[in-house]
Amino acid sequence: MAYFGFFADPQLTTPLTSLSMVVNAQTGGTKDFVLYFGSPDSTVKAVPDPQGNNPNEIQVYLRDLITGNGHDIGTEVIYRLATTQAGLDTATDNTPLSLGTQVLGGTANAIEIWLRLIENPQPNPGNFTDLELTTTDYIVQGV
Ligand SMILES: [Ca+2]
Repeated sequence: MAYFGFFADPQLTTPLTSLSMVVNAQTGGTKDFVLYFGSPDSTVKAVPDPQGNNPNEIQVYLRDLITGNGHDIGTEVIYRLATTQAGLDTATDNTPLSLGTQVLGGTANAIEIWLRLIENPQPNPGNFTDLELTTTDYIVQGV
């Protein structure tokens, strides 16, 4: 079954179902995470879904599943995305990362994705599961 998704390794052998993003406790802080997007199947490609939420390109972004509760983007945490760690320094806060108009399958085409979380001080630190790294809608086609 051909699929695309986030992986923990550039060989695309370990799919990510969750990403533990521990930044710091009460004092806040900044931490970078790296992961990979792609498909181990080199006979397919991902293209934007013409009926989807962004028909022009595939984007990666952080989504808050419960605004006003848990962790909120823009108030408690700021995120940045880039394809290199150095790129995080100049990436725009809370802005999707474009992967272009197609992503080719195969491990050679895996896209390295860097995520930086900048966390404000937390008076009541805890574990939150309301933030989700996701993509705009895409479909998988043969190449
Ligand atoms: Ca939230």
